[in-house]
Amino acid sequence: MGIIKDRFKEKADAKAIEIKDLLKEHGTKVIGEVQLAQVFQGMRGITGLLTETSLLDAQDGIRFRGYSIPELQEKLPKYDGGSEPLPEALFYLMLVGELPTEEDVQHLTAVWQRRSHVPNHVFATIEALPVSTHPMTQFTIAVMALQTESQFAKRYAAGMNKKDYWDATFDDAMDLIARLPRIAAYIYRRKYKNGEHIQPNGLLDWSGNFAHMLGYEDEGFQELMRLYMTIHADHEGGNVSAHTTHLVGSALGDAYQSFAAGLNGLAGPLHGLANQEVIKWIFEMREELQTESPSSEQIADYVQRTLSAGKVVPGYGHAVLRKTDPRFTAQMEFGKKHMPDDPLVQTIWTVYETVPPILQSLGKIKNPWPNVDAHSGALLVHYGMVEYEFYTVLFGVSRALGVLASLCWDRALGFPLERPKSITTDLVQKWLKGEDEIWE
Ligand code: HAX
Repeated sequence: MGIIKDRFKEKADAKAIEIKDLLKEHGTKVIGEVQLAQVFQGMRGITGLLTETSLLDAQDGIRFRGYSIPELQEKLPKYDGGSEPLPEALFYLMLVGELPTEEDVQHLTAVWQRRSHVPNHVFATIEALPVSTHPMTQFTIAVMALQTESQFAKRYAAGMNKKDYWDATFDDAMDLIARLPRIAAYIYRRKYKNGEHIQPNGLLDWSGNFAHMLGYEDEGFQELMRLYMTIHADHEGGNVSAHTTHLVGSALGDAYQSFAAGLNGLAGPLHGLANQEVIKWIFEMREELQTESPSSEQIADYVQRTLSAGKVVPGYGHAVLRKTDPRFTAQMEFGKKHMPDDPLVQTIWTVYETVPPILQSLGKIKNPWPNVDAHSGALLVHYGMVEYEFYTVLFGVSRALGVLASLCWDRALGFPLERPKSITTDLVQKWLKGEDEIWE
């Protein structure tokens, strides 16, 4: 553990000096302009955040510290006999900024195993909720119940020096990531498997052990979890879950508070909940059409009905991307390799052929292509995980890797409270008439 912490600190200190020099020389340089429409329409395209862990390109998709998903699949260490990257390795890359060795990854797996103990009161908190509670709500509440363990909160209360914020945040991030699979698996087994819980297997990697505790021993499912946990981990800083975690952390909320806030953002249907919405939509379509393998024409008709009902087609569109999401493509490749004849997976591919031209024809949708959520559910159903309300919890466990690595950077670089300026429509009207200045 000390080794990774020391490496991180060394990198962060160097970056802090780089940023100080950069701001001293170029701090007043203008990097963009803000149009009125952007103020009213979700701040789309405004550059105003710094996130070191990953960068999203509208055409090429996500790159983690410069590496695309296919590059990660090639370069990151894998589980013995497996072919998907280990998420431990991606976390190391996001945190330290360099590709890890096999040894680094084994070390991280061991550290997370050692830190994975979940106190009983967290399980008791989950048990206090009606079993019908949505798994994402149970998950967020459990993360908040775990906040009793925050090193940052304890040390802050004891008068921690601001120079040590990064150190306490680092410990909280490691503890939280280590414990999330146990909590998530507990919620799954409680809600869907009569509360028959499965003890962790200390010989497995982080994702393999998660799959085991969920009750899936199939090697294919474990490989899927490794891929899933890797590709969902981060999507630069402006998406709702990453931005919320960063924002709450900027008020010195600890890692538990910040991540729980981010999870609530992920639980929205336009963000992470879209993965459950996709499978729900397809199950409903199959039910209505009374077929397991709807044709392209049948799907086109169903899409039109979805749009006429004033609903979105889940899994399609993106606020930044303008091409097929490479995270979709990575899952499609997984499907072709492991389950090319699965009718549900084939339906996902027929939807992929059918939906983009329809969305394009509407003329208003900026990106008619599939995002990460369009594919994930079908792969999970293949291995028997049909309980789609749980899917966003899987996304949440993965998202912890990116947003908590970023939170470590936020505190190590001493980022201040985030507080952009807001205005009112009345003020805008006065400004347009030349009666008022719009800014303070
Ligand atoms: N189906 C129907 N209409 C869509 C659409 C879709 N998939 N995607 C966008 N639109 C509509 C918008 O609702 C908007 O309509 P109005 O002008 O009538 O309000 C119009 O097209 C323009 O939207 P946009 O500029 O192209 O897209 P936004 O940046 O505003 O929104 C969203 C991006 C992802 C929220 C949007 O594409 C959407 O709602 N998609 C479906 C839900 C989804 O898959 N979400 C997951 C996104 C990825 C993610 O975060 N995963 O976690």
